[in-house]
Amino acid sequence: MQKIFVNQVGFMPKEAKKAVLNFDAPEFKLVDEAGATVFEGKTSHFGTDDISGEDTFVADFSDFKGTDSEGKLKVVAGGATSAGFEITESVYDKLMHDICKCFYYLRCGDALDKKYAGEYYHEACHLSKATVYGEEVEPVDVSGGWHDAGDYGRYSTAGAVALAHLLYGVRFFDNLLDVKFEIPEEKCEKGVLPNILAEAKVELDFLMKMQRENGSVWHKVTTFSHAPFIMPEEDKSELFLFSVSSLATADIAAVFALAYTIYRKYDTAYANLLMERSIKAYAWLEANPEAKLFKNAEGSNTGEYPENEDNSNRFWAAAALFEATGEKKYYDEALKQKPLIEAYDKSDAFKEYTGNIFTCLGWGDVAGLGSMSLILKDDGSELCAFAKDAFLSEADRLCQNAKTNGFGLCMLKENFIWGSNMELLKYMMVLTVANTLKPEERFVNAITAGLDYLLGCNSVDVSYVTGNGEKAYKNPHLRPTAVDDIEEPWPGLVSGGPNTGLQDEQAQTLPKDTAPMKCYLDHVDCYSLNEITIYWNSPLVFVMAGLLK
Ligand code: G3I
Ligand code: 9MR
Ligand code: ZN
Repeated sequence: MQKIFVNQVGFMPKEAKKAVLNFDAPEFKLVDEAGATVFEGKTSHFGTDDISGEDTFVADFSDFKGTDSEGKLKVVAGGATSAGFEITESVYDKLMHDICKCFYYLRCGDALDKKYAGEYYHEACHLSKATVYGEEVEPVDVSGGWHDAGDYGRYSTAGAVALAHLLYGVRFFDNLLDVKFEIPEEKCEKGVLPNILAEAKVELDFLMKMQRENGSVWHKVTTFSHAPFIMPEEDKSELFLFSVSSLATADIAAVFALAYTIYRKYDTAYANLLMERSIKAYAWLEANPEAKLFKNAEGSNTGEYPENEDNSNRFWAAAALFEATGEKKYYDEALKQKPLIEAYDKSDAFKEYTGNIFTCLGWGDVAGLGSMSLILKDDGSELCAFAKDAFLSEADRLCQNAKTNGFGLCMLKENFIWGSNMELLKYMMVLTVANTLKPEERFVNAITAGLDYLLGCNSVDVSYVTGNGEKAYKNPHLRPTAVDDIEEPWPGLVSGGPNTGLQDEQAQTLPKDTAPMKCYLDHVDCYSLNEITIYWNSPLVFVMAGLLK
């Protein structure tokens, strides 16, 4: 079928702008809502790539900066018409609002108030104390934080990484502090916390509860098995704290140190508490040099977030503590982890990430987050220079990738795994950081092309952010939205996206030879293609903050 794929939200006037056609048409035009032609251009033939399965033609209208008339524009070529979109300075305001607000909707423990949640309000959930699995000790109150995803688990490493994307966002781009998204007010020493910091504090407070007296951190708190599709307040099964891991302990040491550098401007006592907890976690790591990895308890099927080693986590913790305290001890500790990470990168065990391991910003490999602390430190030291180089050389690789398909997408076919939209968003974060180090048009264009892809310029012709775009997906694998009897899911949720692994039953109805970019279904049962999580939203917040700066 002849189709024109385009970013269904739209473009800022200064941005590169394009649509992608899957059929041959030499010319295209832009029409406004009244049907008037406002721009005409010629397409260029890209050809067939190995990710989209389409023979693509690109309609570039970067030269068009918008019209005075309000309303949506469309691309018309041959007999086909694209979805509508806008070209205005404020085109991404709603998107930014919605992607930040999602963290509020995912709050656990708290009831969602009608005043802030509207029709998506619900009662307080998961308030019972959690049993410490396999130990004869008193149950522990670990209420609060955010639900991880479509399930109701709360996982320390995932939470720390989502927080990190938001908090590094604040460090790199302070415009994030101005985003307003209607949540209950949080008072602090200096008055009231900016919304993004008030929301992040919800997860920080929860992670503090996940830390044991001895400084170590429980890997996760979940029911023994995934809950059925019920509202969160109906999920009354026993909560378990599964064992501590050095992964969670290091990630928490890192994110608390990072948070300290931000919250100290608002609330001294809170910031000092974060630093105290960070140092305590790090001291536990020092006393426990052997990696303590994580495996699910026999028979338990909730998220595992497994990792093969903890060097990247220890590197991140040391780098973040060095950045926050300036203490040479932590610099030396980070330096000590570097060769271990390099050795792991070269070993057979490492297959997780295509790209420079020192730029990886995921839930498992977190060395890139350590690099970001070093980039912020920028003290001319060997490690800081190394981190900058890593980001710049990775950004260069990504720009090369972007030349291999008509969408200008910096992804290769092997990147279409579970949560491929996060693979893309991690890359967009790297490009965003690279662009602050050394502004280059090709970096910005690769970021813009990634955003276009997420918002509809892809061969599925779907926007992967709920409520944003005429053809936005509507059926996330997300328990509350699946059972709340409300037609539309709440807006601003980033879908996991195409996954050639097709790791759920419904996904397996797709033909085996489906092109990577098309391995997607907007189906509620597709947890391997269409779930949401906090750490798929958070990198988009970082990227949008950079783009809107
Ligand atoms: O490392 C391999 C790589 O070698 C291989 O080439 C590639 C393609 O198959 O897969 C890579 O591993 C993937 C791994 O993530 C690392 O990215 C696995 O296939 C993939 O199954 C695994 O997916 C994770 C999934 O849990 C299952 O474990 C997702 O990243 C992770 O986001 C997701 O997280 C879940 C939580 O467990 C529970 N809560 C919801 C959340 C989102 O779905
Ligand atoms: O809903 C669960 C989702 O959040 C997880 O990402 C996914 C993988 O752990 O598992 C989902 O739960 C499924 C379970 O694993 C198997 N039975 C069907 C469940 C979803 O309906
Ligand atoms: Zn809950």
